[in-house]
Amino acid sequence: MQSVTTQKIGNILVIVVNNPPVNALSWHVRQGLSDGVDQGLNDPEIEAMVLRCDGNTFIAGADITEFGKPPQGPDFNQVLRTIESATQPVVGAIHGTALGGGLETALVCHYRIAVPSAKLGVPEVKLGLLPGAGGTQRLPRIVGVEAAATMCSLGEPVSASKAASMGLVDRIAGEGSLAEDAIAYAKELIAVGPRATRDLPVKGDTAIIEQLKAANARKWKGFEAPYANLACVEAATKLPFDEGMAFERAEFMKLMGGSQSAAQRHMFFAERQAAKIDGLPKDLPLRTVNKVGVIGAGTMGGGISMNFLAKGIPVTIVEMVQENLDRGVGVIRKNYEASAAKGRFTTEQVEGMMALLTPSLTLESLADCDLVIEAVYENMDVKKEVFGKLDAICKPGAILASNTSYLNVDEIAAATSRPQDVLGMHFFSPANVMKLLEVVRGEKTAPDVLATAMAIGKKIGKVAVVAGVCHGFIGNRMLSTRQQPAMQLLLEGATPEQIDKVHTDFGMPMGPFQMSDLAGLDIGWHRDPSRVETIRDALCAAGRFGQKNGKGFYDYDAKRVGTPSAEALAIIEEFRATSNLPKREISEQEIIERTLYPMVNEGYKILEEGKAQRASDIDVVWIYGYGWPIYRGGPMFWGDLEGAGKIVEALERHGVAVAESLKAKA
Ligand code: 3H9
Repeated sequence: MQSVTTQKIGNILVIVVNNPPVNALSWHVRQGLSDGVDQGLNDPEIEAMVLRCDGNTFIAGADITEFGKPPQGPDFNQVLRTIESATQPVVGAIHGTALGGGLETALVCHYRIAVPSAKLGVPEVKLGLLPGAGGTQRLPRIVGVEAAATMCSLGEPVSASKAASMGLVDRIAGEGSLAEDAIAYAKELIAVGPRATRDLPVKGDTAIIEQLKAANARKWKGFEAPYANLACVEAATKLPFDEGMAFERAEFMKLMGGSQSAAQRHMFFAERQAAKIDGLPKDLPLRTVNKVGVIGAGTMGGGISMNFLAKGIPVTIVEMVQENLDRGVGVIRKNYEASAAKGRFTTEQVEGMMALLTPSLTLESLADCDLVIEAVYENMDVKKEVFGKLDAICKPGAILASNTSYLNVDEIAAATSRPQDVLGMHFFSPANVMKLLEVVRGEKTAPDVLATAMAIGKKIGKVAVVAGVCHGFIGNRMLSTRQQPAMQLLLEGATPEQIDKVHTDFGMPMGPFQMSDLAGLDIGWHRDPSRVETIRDALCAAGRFGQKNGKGFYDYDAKRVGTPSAEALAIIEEFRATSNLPKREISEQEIIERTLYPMVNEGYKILEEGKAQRASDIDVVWIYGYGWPIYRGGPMFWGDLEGAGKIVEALERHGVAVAESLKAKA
């Protein structure tokens, strides 16, 4: 099948792209576009051209799978120049998404018509790139500097109606009649003639550029691409078109050759790959989930419920005590109302979601639920008791999930007579916000139960990853290999602040000690102040429990902003003195080697044991569950960049048992 075909309808040449799934600009599409336009240019009967796409969408961008490979087929910019300089008017007819190189193609069409449901944007920044085929130079000539700078640096698409109000779309077509409407429009335009975007003046004020930088300073910390996008838009205001294009090209090549874009492109595919379950057919029939039960109305249970309510799925939430139930339901309402105050929901939507919530004090009310998620206290005996009861209460075929973050899902499943229906669904706090969902596949979990949990994860907006049963699954298992040496480094003379700074400079939202303070230092503490065996014991014995009581490794103010604590440092020093370890200077490199390299090592062990399906799934876990900077591509991708040899050498030097598969790679 040809990916680009042409059709002569009277004096109009219609060029149709058909390159499933998203009509990406693969080399053969560029070739086909070039040939199609040449056909129109060379046919004296043709007075206008229409460019449209078959399938679900207009061109959704360059073919990302071609990046980094030797170039093939015609140069994209050359193809675009040919379209733009056509002597007959060319109309871009847009449905679905016109993204990246797709929008750049639409921008060289002389006029654009779109269906109301279409979306237009330049999301390259999300791949660590910029629109490198004239997007940064042509957009300011059509929508002005303000809108162009915003679209390029944030990468969010705009709706067809917004695009029309900005001048990006010239006409709105009927939802089902784009092909005919585009031809009719092209006929009208014969009398008007072509309009090359490159010849239009740049409109607007560059003040927006500094405003965007200031407003997004935190979000963009460490990222190169947003700034490169803005530099290119600014160049459009200062340089003639061809020089602006050369500037854009140079900036694009810099980003394309750098590690940030490689990492972000890796994550684009990693995220999509994570949804695939090895060994299961894609079309495996799923179980129906129309009603969900959540056990526990605490922070986790409430957050989990909110995901389903927001998608219109009714939830029955169960607590043991009325007061706790009321508090939990109250928190859900308060969270939704806070979002409504920020304009994310209307009051009617809040009431609609709350109406889908049924609070209950009995597990029996879960009898008709299709999926029950248990989010009670993290204790095996308690969980087993709950699952034993669910086994007696729930209807046959209901999926029984535990939100445990560490415990053995097989043991929990064994408390029921239907282990095939049991799995883990591990949400991350705050569960209504964090995108990661670890779906823990038990030894006996049925394939359709696993596939349904993955699909429901996608439905509620999560990135779901399959994990195997092991202590802490993928994420928390790797986390503990970071926390333990971080504590050891304190004994050798490092400070919490020094170690945390290495992690935040690396791009993590917080370091190991800031995270401990957030979680609470007294979690799992034996509660005997006279028994001081670790630094944590010493801090707890002194009443330093973390953010919750304003003091932990750091001191916190009323807004929970932490500052280094003289008292905590003295407690650490006092405990350290008992360890007989000489105090020494610890370098940044050593902190990386001892706290980050072990995570990579653990990732390899997880893969060796088959507890993750693929290395990129581990990267997805860390990026969406723990805020690993996406421009570093996750621990496994980053480990490859660092080099297995370097990591193995350092781990062995520090006495860490190295995974065989990592050694083999070195
Ligand atoms: C660019 O254009 C640079 C230019 O400036 C040129 C400079 C010189 N290429 O997301 P889905 C695959 S950069 C190759 O699940 P949806 C995807 O991997 C590009 N493959 O569907 C998946 O494959 P599989 C700028 C691509 O309906 C399948 O298509 N453009 C591409 O949920 C379905 O994808 C972008 O960044 C691609 N460009 O969402 C847009 N796009 O089935 C990126 C998708 O094997 N794409 N695939 O897993 C998207 O945002 C979404 O895919 C889209 C559809 C919204 C289009």
